[in-house]
Amino acid sequence: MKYLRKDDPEIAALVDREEERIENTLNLIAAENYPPRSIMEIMGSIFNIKTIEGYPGRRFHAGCSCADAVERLAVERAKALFGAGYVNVQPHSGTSANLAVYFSVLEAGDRILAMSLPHGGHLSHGHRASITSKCFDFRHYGLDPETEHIDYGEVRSLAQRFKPKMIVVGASSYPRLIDYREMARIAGEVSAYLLADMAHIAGLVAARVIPSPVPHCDFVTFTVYKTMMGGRGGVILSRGKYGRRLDTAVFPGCQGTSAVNAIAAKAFIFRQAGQPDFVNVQRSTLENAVQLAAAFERKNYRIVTGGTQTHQVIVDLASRGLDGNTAEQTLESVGIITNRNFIPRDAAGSGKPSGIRLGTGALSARGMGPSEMVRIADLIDAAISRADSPEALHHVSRQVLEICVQFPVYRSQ
Ligand code: DSN
Repeated sequence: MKYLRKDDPEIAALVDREEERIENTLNLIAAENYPPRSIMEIMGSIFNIKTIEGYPGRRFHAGCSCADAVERLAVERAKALFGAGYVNVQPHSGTSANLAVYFSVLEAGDRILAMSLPHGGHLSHGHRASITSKCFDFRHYGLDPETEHIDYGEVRSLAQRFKPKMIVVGASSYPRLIDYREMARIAGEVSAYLLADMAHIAGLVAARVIPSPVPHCDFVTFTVYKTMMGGRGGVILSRGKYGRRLDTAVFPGCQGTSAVNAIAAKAFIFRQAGQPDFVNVQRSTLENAVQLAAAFERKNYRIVTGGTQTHQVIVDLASRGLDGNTAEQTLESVGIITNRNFIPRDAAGSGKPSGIRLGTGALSARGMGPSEMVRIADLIDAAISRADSPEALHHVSRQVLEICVQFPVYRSQ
């Protein structure tokens, strides 16, 4: 950062502090990961400069030969990795990708059936605070109240009554595998398009350690910075027949110029995802999540859905007389980074999240394994159950630092 240190020492100091924070805290944010250093080099590369509109070979500005090559590479690599007929790598985010899919084949006001937010769905699946709910008529399905798994019978009966033009499956906080084949059957019965939002699980799918929605869905969207371990931004996969409509829906429909540096980073991670190192991290991410959930269960915490089959563990704190906000703050004070999360019991309208969502992607990228998961569960439990004891919290933060030093993120590279 030799230029930044000279030109804006204040920002440079914040970059340094953020690097310290990353190294010295345990990151259990399910929506984050540690991308390879090359991703940072690409994101900060000369590709920041180029303005592009349109698609390779049909741009609205001159000078796009390298940008065209980068975008073609990203598309070809994603097609090969996910077995998709069509790929769009331009969306700035998962929400942009979802919005473009909605507008590609639907008219404003059309009906969409999606999972509700407290049950695991995402804001862009028609939450009232999202513009998606103002553009389309959403209804929401939830989880079975007993098992907290998707109730496909309920989805079918809602679909038959509501007659949506699109069904959305996939979630921000649902740790179970989804039966895409059954969802496709339901969508087929009511002649609805099927969109899978695999933002959280894309890396696991790319590594083939969990099933892929691609063969069963008309559209699949995802972001590259969660389990996918890339830079920022979203991606759309689809069947070739929707390509023209999707192209137009992304640009000029929902976005103007797209970010060539982010597209180059997508191309990079799609290649990395075929390598053994990437697959090993994804395997370890899954195994670590199972171990983390089991460690909490042994301590009598209730795990939402009764366990996990992905990178997420969602812990119900209400059963221990705690709430998500307080736990998140207490944990941050000792260097454990998590996020409070609504869980199905909050659907009744308590207004406050009574869970925390934990993800094992970043810890696994650091090389941690099952024994660290058990230790981290102990530390989380010690912090939130003894939040009123400065000595107990101090003891936890010292151990957090110890683990962090043992498993550097970038420091040793
Ligand atoms: N969708 C948000 C989350 O799951 O935390 C951000 O990626």
